[in-house]
Amino acid sequence: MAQDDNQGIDARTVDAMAVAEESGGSQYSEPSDVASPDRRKFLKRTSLATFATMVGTTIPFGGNLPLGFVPAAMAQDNPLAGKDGLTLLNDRPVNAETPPELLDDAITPTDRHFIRNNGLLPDDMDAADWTLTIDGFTDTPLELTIADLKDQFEVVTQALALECGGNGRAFFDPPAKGNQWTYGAIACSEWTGVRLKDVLEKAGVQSDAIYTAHYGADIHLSGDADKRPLSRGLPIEKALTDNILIAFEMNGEALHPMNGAPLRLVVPGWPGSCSQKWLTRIELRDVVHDGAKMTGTSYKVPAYPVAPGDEIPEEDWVIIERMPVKSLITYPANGTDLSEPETEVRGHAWAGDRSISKLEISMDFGKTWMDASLDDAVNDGAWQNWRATVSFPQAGYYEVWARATDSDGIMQPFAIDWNAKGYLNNTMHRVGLRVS
Ligand SMILES: Nc1nc2c(c(=O)[nH]1)N[C@H]1C(S)=C(S)[C@@H](COP(=O)(O)O)O[C@H]1N2
Ligand SMILES: [Mo]
Repeated sequence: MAQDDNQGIDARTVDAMAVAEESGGSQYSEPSDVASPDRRKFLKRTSLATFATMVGTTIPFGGNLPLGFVPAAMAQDNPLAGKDGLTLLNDRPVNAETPPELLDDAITPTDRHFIRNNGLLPDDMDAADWTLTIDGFTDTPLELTIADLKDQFEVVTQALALECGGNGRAFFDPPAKGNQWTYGAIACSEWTGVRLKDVLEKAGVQSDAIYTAHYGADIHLSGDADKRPLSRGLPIEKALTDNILIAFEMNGEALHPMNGAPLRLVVPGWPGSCSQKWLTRIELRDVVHDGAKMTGTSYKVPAYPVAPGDEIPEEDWVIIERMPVKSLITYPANGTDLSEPETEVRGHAWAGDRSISKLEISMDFGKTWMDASLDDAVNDGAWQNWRATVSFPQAGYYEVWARATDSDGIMQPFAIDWNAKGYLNNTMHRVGLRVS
């Protein structure tokens, strides 16, 4: 019966390409859209559960899927399989952002979580034999499977906001090199996992340990196995705070392959690059980590305001830690035609390790401001939702502006604090509306 077939299939590894190869291609002719050679290893170890995540729903008749077939919706190397409405900025490595109006949910659905890859997907993302090593300046190095993590530590679920340090780079003038993120390299999904702190404490943090170093299984763009696309870390005091997760579920399901399946770090409020995907190892070091994209000017900003063309000595570049206060209008969409003189306006606000104390909106280009109603975060590390009702005095073009103020009294600026790498643009979001 088809139903019986569906029962164990989720746990089964669909050894699709391997079977096609073993059978010499005679049993199943390989449809041309199944896979490029690059994807063979990936598909070899891809379970039906992963296919389900990538197509964005369960596959009721998945048990009937002939070996050697992958769902047509994710064939042809579609980098956005299992994603909904994302804008692809780059396909090697894959970088894709979410339009603000698709970020309206309080909890970002997996299919609308942005993607920021520095390299290529690992060959093998099988949860069953995944291991995480904790070593370096520890009393007892650990090697843990995902089952061990679930057995040995408290499992927690938290909504955590993750924003790329380069979000908003597209608005820098003169332009900054790199992915031209506009607004959508931010998300707040619900992550399930264990606390990094609990795992580090079990390994025993030695007094010499001052920094973590994170390693993932993704592949460098050059294909060189000795090179890492990205390997960043955290000061040990930060690593030992409560809301950093080693996560194996995203919104109650397996992680999406592009978002780090089957295991990743989620470090809310700090640059997304701290949240290592496809996590295989955390090393405790007695020096600031010097892995890929930790050195030079990567994820660093000048210690003081600079102008385009300024020479900044190397020692004046500082590693970005907490992200700044910021907000987003997720309803209505920019460019909406309103037939009523009144609308609800809503969105989210976040402030790194701080909270938001005030969210104000203006509909007269910043002359007057009104307070929006602002929710508390559902937990430490989540963004805060806000809403307001805005009335327009007559027909015409208006802009709604939003500005958040954090718990230290710092408000979002009008203009970008320019830096050569295009990081930390937290200028206020504007949405244009036509009222008829
Ligand atoms: N292994 C690995 N982890 C990584 C990256 C990467 O390229 N490789 N990119 C980082 C960056 S720069 C960001 S902003 C976040 C993005 O997470 P997401 O793709 O799930 O949105 O992942 C981080 N973790
Ligand atoms: Mo990032």
